[in-house]
Amino acid sequence: MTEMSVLENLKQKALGELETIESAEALEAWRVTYLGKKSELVAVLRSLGSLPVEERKDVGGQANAVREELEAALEAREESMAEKFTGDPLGIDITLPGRPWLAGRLHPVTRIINEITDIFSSLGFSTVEGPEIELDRYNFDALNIPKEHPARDTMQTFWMDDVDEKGERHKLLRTHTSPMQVRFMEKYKEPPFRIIVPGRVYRYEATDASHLPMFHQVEGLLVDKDVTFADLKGTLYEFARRFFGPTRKVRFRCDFFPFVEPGVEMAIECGSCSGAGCRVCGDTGWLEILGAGMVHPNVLKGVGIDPEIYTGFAFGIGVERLPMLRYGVDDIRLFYSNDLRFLRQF
Ligand code: 2NM
Repeated sequence: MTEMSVLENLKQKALGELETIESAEALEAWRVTYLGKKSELVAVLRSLGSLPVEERKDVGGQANAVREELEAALEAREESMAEKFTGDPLGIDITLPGRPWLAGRLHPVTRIINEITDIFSSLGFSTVEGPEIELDRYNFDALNIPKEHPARDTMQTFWMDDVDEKGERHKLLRTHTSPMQVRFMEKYKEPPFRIIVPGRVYRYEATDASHLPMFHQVEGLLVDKDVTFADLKGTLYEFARRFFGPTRKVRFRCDFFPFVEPGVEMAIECGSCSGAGCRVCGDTGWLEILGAGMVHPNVLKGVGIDPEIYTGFAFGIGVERLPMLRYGVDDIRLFYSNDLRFLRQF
């Protein structure tokens, strides 16, 4: 058989087989057989050198023509198969399900902070924020916690390394957001003030299921003429009703904070046992959710406000405890371990 008829037979056979191909795998096998490195066609092209010169040109020309024809036929078959499977000439399979669209969401702690500030905003409070690196003057002294006061030890503090000319440290990570309330009063001087300060606070404490060295607080402050303890109770009672619902009981008890006098803690009836006592409330039937009190005269005097003319109340809410109670989260660390399986639930 001449080289020419070998090529002609090869072409007929290849095109005939191509007609019957229905899968991508079979198509690839066909390509390897007829156009691959070890194909008969390539063998003919390689052998051109050993042919007599007069034959070389004709055979080479036909071999290349056959190759081009087979390549074109392969491409056409690929396209017609794609169209057949997808009904789309571009080969896009419109029957595939869509890719999920990953939407972001707010962190549960952020959502609770927003809920709290929304409630107080509707009661006339403005939200302000302040620095997380503070001076001991604002974090302690201005809040009626002088040096050597035992409250400085109970508020285990992260101190910055910076020292003044006497070698003393003054910069710290704020242990509460009240220093911003002091800054606000110092700056605006003339009451009335109604502000809410949310933010991160830091305590140098061992970590466990209910403690972290960083957590969030929302603190509130109201200063005006004739503000009384009844205003404190009424405001916080309204907050509790809006946040926890209208049927929860609320309890106030005496407590001590150096920056208020008198000081109280507010508790709500335990939602898990309706006050009967359970593990969530430590068998007391009550959950303590905030501290509050009438702003201490020393704090007002310190920022140049006359406590004989003005009085005020303030409160501090530990934020993380609220989503823990609402959603039954038993370990505070879950909020900050960046586990999307946890965070996606909110
Ligand atoms: C609390 C409890 C009671 C408080 C006091 C002040 C300020 F700046 F007005 F003196 N801000 N926040 C306060 C009072 C905070 O947290 C448990």
